[in-house]
Amino acid sequence: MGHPEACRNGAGGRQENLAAVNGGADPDEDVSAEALEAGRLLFAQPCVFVAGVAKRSALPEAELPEVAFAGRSNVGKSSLVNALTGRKTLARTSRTPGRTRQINIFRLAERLHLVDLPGYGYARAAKSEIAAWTGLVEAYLAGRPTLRRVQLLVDARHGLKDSDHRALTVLDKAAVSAQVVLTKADKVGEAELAANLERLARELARHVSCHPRIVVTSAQQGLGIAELRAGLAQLAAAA
Ligand SMILES: Nc1nc2c(ncn2[C@@H]2O[C@H](COP(=O)(O)OP(=O)(O)O)[C@@H](O)[C@H]2O)c(=O)[nH]1
Ligand SMILES: [Mg+2]
Repeated sequence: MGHPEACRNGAGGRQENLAAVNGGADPDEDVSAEALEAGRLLFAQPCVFVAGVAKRSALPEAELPEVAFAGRSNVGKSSLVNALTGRKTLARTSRTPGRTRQINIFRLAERLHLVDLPGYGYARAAKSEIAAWTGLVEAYLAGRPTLRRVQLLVDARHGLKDSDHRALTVLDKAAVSAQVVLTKADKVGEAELAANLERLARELARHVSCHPRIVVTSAQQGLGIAELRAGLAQLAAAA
């Protein structure tokens, strides 16, 4: 899993149908072989933990281009970042008690920071918890001139929940560019996925922060991982 070939072989015809979704800026354009190779090369490099930050004053200075990952708790964020990096680095670190409410920053090949934002939307989240997420994340978003994009992870089965709309509103206000990544695509059939994508595209039109293209992934099957790597490599510092 993880290499472009394995990704394509593993997903079979499904992968072809998703080419229009997972390609470049033009929805009808496939991701180029060069872009896929650049993504593969970048993510084959070492990825190391830089810092776990629980309060705004502790944020390290911004140096490298950054891409942040956000989403509801349990959406598959750790699994996706592990699939991207081909390592267990991030998930292992995040499992350390206390770390899940933090912003965890990783450095990939001295070219890109991968930033794991705390999950939100617990079933019975207290108002104070929502406020804490918003406070820390808003502070991060406002203070990161190097932040290139937030990848907002959404479960392919469920579409946008209220908490996702709230997160998107925070991103809209911060004028940060965002892109939705559907997770756990292996859990939906093709017809359901197509219907969910259509609904999502309509809902996202309300949010100015959002990239029109939605990336469909399955960390379990390796679907969309090579395409996502290619997109992230375009945001990284030059090699
Ligand atoms: N079927 C399937 N399950 C997944 C996938 N990605 C994550 N999961 C499962 O979803 C649950 C939450 O995943 P995790 O990565 O810990 O989510 P996080 O809380 O967002 O970091 C775990 O039980 C994972 O095994 C996927 O692509 N396919
Ligand atoms: Mg996690």
